[in-house]
Amino acid sequence: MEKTLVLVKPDGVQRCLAGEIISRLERRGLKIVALKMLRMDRELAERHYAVHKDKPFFQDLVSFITSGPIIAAVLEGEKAVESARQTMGSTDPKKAAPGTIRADLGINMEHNLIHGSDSQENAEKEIAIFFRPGEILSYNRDLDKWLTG
Ligand code: IDP
Ligand code: MG
Repeated sequence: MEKTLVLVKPDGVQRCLAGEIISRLERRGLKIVALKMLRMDRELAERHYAVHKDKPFFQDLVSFITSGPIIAAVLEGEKAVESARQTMGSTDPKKAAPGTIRADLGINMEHNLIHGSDSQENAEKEIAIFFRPGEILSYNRDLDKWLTG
């Protein structure tokens, strides 16, 4: 089954929105298969955001993501990458569709509460940055039959 990496960024933790954010993804049908709280250091942040290393906002992004604790989760489900991205909303909260996490709760591009992998390939790479294989659980939920179509 497809997996994706989600991070509740430092603003989500500071604003006490971690539960709300994870809850919205869970209600969407995604299954939590790994979860941890951590504070990213610069090396981890630079690795995670390596694709953005030449962007003008890279240093601010690294400073922000390392500024406080975050919550990292691996979520599993059919089209998990796309489902999580859809539930998150687009990068700029002001342009995100109403009903998405970023539109409803986000402030601006820098403070947009959540990271979600953008492809299956990147999800695999990002999951490996945050979790060892043994930390990712495989289990069935009784309601799984209601969540597959
Ligand atoms: P995504 O988080 O929606 O996948 P990306 O383009 O991968 O968006 O960018 C990673 C993060 O970098 C965004 O979530 C946002 O916080 C920040 N970011 C992206 N573009 C800009 C920008 O133009 N100015 C400031 N920050 C940006
Ligand atoms: Mg991205």
